[in-house]
Amino acid sequence: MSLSRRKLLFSGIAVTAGASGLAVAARLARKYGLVPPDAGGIYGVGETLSYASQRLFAKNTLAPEFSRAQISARPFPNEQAAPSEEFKKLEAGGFADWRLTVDGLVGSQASFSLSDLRSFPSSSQITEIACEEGWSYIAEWIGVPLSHVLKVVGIQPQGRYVVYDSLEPDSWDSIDIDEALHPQTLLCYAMNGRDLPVAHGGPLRIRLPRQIGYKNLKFITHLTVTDDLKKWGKGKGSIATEYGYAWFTGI
Ligand SMILES: Nc1nc2c(c(=O)[nH]1)N[C@H]1C(S)=C(S)[C@@H](COP(=O)(O)O)O[C@H]1N2
Ligand SMILES: [Mo]
Repeated sequence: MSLSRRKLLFSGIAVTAGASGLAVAARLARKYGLVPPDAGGIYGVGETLSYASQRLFAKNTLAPEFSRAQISARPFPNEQAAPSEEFKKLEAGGFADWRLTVDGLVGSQASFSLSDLRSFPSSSQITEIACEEGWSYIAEWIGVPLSHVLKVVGIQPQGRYVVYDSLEPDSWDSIDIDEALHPQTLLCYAMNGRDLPVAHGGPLRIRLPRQIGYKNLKFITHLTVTDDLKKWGKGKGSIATEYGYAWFTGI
């Protein structure tokens, strides 16, 4: 658990509940459906309190935005796996055949090209991306709010999470509906005034400025609205949690 997560923990429910009330707080969190999918692990209580306190007290907070002058001169692309043959083919075609499929608990399943996504209302933000390894940079991210795409397809009332898949094999993650509908959550196709470079997840990545770097998955091709993360992988909400990283990473 990072320092910022500790801070959240102790400024949120834990303080309200008092140190001896941790178990009570965890029970309340569970009662109100605020238990994250990875709560069973070593950090189970901490994960629950961190997630629950954020959702109860800070659901609508905005990630800090910066001025144009603060944009980092050299954004740092993280190391990544070699692209698959499928990706190379799409790239060679200028990503004209790239599709984003949206399904699950939606009103009507849909699939969008990049030009479809670009024709939707766009939003831009100058925010910081922070890797769990300690580095960060500030960039301008441009894309369509995920909330808009979800509005277009419609979310069924029992939909609680959005699972997102990358074209990179074995990389997927999920967020709850609050994070999905948050105004700063983008499907990002441009960065610093240009098409999003492949090194940064082009042609399409999810941008979650309130969540740590690894939740900001690159090469997004598929979104599924679901009521239950237990149906995915080992049921912990992401590939990252299977390796011991947190699912909810509010920063
Ligand atoms: N598909 C995919 N998405 C990914 C990663 C990855 O390896 N593959 N790395 C993640 C991590 S750990 C971080 S910190 C950010 C870094 O984003 P950047 O490379 O654009 O700086 O991307 C995230 N998204
Ligand atoms: Mo990272």
